[in-house]
Amino acid sequence: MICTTERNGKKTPFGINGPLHIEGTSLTGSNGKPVQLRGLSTHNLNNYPEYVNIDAIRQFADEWGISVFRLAMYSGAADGFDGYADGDDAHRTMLEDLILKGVRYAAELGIYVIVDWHILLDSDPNIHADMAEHFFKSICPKLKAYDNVLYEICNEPNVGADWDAIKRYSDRIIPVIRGIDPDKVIIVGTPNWSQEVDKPAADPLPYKNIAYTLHFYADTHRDELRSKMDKAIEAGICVFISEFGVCDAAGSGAINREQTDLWMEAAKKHNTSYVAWNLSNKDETSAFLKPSCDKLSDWTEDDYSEGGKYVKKCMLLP
Ligand code: IDC
Repeated sequence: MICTTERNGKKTPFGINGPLHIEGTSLTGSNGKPVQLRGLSTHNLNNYPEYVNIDAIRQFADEWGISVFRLAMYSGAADGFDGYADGDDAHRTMLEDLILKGVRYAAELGIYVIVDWHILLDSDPNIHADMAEHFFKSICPKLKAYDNVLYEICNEPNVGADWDAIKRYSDRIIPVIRGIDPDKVIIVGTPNWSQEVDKPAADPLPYKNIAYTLHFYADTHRDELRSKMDKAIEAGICVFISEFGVCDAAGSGAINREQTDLWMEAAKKHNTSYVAWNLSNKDETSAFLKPSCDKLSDWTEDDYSEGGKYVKKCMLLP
């Protein structure tokens, strides 16, 4: 067994749930029970690779109770760093090695891990579809034996990418993944920065084990988006919050505790999984660490930003 099932005298999240699949609207364990994953996302692996270390992930598993860790690999350039698609082969190899490391660490800790093809400024997933295909053809054989992996194939389609465009991309990439690794859960982004879960609810993809992405930033997205989530789930799809922030959609500004709490209630009601943005010390509200903290693990309470502390609370909710 590559994934640890018991640690510190307790069953790990993987030990409890085993390999995951989707049943109706629920992420489901091998015992047939619904599963809610909670966890943290890295910032862009192109500029913050150093946080993918086992001591960091172990601390979040042990002290924040996380059951999933998301490896956010930007496909395109951002913030002055090349993405997977526009860097060179050596850069791509570095990123794939990093992903493999992150997956191994998660497996060793008995938690799940999301491999995220993080489109953002490359707004339509079809822009880098050739490279996405290259990436999944290369990474899937290496990850096939790791039953703790979930694939996220397009973080946030936005300008110019409607549901038809996302379907076209999905119809190209999902068969590539399935051809190598037939069963793993695949999370598919939705239009308008992964907010339009109503689109797949009305017109779902014809594959099994698919979840659809909804992202919220609590100081920007409120009742209207929550009611979209309710309706999409009522219509029968599985929604996965693979990214949220306690602040505004730019990843900064004020912390909105009240709206975050309402989102947490909504997630609890539907048993929806959620993953918080972001593990870095960048000077922005969504970063879990204070800008003055340059440690890569062994953090104390004082090293966490105010946003980080609120995310910790969300992770540890009953
Ligand atoms: C933000 C980062 C910020 C970076 C920017 C562009 O927090 O440091 O400069 O991306 O790379 C998303 C995206 C996520 C964004 C985040 C906050 O998935 O990549 O990160 N956000 O803007 N969707 C909604 C918000």
